[in-house]
Amino acid sequence: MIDIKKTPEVIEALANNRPVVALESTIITHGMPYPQNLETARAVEEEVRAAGAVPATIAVMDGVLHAGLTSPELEALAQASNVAKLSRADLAYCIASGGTGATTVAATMIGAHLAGIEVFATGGIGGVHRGAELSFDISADLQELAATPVTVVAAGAKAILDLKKTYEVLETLGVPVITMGQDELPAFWSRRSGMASPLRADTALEVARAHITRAALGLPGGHLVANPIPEEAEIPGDELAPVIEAALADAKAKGIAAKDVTPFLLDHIYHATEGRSLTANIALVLHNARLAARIAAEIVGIRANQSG
Ligand code: PSU
Ligand code: MN
Repeated sequence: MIDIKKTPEVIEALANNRPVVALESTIITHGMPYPQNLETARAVEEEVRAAGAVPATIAVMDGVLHAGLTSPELEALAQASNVAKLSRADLAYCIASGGTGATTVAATMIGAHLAGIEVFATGGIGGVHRGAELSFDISADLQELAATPVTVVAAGAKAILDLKKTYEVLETLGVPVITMGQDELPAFWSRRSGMASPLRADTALEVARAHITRAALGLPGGHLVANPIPEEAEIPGDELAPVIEAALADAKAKGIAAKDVTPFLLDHIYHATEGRSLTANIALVLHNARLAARIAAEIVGIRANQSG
């Protein structure tokens, strides 16, 4: 088995069946500018702690897979400029070559599962890009949700994507998509997408029950919990649509491809909205961290009752 470096608080929590929430690191290195990325990473960890769980940010540092980063490690990652973006395909190579990399949703799920963590909070998952029928650009996040038993709390798939195709693929892959508190799927920066959610839950306990039942059925893979951005933080979809269109056109004109697409689009939208997209992104990540901590606590509670 691979050696995983855990922080003392993560070791203590896992040993004592206390709730732990995994957090991704690509959002820090490729999703937000410095210093807001570091401030957000710290605030998200605090949000998880305030909700009674222990945060475990996943990353590869100098060839070592980490579950939980110390404050200096977090700071180094947030300031580094040449950090690799690691998905399932890159993880082993990065570790084997002694590299440093930030984990996407897919790689964070793998790291969390190896560390024994079942719940993970992020901003938005990757998915099927617009024009994927020509580019074939579909995030490895989707297949990971079908393969690795970690429940991922996000504000849905990112609105820069083709959301219809993204949710079609998730259905094909057998990934349960549960929206919190409403019947409509959210669209990352917006609460509404115009699409009905396959499933709905109104409490963290319902999600925890689904998570445990899926495992009990012997089905591999996790859940996508779509948690709508808080109302006061949202940017309405019709306001964002032209901004996203312009970002996509710019990416096309500049020949941006593969792993660079998502960071490029997020950065373009950040400038085009004068930072409003980032403010919304931070708000939704904090909101997701809180819910993930509650789900992790409910899972621990159910397991304690089952074994007691
Ligand atoms: N959510 C955000 N910002 C991000 C990402 C998600 O709010 O930067 C990252 C995640 O790590 C996700 C990745 O897994 O973008 C998707 O990239 P790709 O489309 O290349 O698979
Ligand atoms: Mn891609």
